[in-house]
Amino acid sequence: MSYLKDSDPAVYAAIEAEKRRQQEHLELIASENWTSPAVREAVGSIMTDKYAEGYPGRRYYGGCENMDTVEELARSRVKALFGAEHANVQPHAGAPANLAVYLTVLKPGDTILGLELSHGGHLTHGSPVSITGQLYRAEHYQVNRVTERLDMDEVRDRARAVRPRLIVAGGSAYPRTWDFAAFRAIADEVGALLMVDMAHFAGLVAADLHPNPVPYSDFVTSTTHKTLRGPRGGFILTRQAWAQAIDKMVFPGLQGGPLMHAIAGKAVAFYEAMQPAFRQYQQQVVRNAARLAEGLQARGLRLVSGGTDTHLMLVDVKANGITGKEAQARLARVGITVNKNTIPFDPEKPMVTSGIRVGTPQVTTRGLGLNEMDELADIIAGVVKAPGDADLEPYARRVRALAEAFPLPGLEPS
Ligand code: DSN
Repeated sequence: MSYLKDSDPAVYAAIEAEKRRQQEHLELIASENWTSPAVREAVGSIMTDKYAEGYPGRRYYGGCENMDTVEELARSRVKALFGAEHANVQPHAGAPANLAVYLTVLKPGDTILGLELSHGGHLTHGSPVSITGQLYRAEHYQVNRVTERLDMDEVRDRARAVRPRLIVAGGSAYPRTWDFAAFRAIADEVGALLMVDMAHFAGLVAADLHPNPVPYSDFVTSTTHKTLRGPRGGFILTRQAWAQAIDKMVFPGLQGGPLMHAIAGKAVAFYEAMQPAFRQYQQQVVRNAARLAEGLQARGLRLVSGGTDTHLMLVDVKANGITGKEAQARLARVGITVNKNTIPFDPEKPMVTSGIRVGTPQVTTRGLGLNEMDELADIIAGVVKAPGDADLEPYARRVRALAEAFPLPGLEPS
């Protein structure tokens, strides 16, 4: 980064500091990952310089032949990866992907039914602080109070009561497998459309480790940067019947020029996700999460729903006498990055919370395996259960040892 170093030392310094942070800390934020150098080269390329409003073969600007090549590669690869009839890879992120679907099929005031945010849903599934909860009549289903899992009979009852135009499945903190066939049956019964937001588990779906929502859904939305391990961005999959309406809503309805450098990075990530090594990686993500979950429980921590089927788990730290906010801060002090997270029926506010969300995608990319999950479980449980005035430095030393043993390649100072 010699040009940046000379021309903007302040930004250069921040990027170098972030490299050190990523190298020295263990990232257990369930929605984060570490992109390949190939993805980062594509995202950092001259594709950022080009306007390409429109779609391949139908652009509003000249000189788009290379843009067409890249966008068509991204579209065809993601369709093949998930078995979809149509793909739009232009959404800048997950939120505009979801909004594009809503704006396509809903009128203001229509009813949507999604998982409650504090039960593992997402802001864009009708939270009152999101435009999606303000434009539409947003109703929610919850997890069962005893099992802390979705009970599809309860979801059906809720759908029968509120008669939604659109049912939304998927979320950001639900650790269990989603039953898309059951969601489809409920949607059909109440005359609703079904959208699945698979942002969190898209990588698992690509590797056949989680059911694929595509055959059951009218729309599937996703981000590209979580388990899928691509650049920051979003996409929409749908049936041919909705293709034109969705494309028109993404552009010109909602967005302007596509971020072609991001689309180039998506194309590379979709290619990587088709390789056998990606499947092995996702298998390890799930194995690591299961092992970490067992390790935490064996050391006296309570996991919401009793464990995980996926890449993430929710730890109820309030059961050990501290808040999620305090647990996040303590773990940060020893070099482990997590986020505080509400748990179902949480009495604490979202800025405080009773839980932390823990995920294995990034540390698995880094090479950590089952033995390291045991060590992590020991460190996390020790830090959470330690008295408030305890010296956490011995835990920080153990985190540093793990981070040094598993360096992130390509993050050396430049
Ligand atoms: N912010 C993302 C997450 O952390 O799950 C969801 O958009």
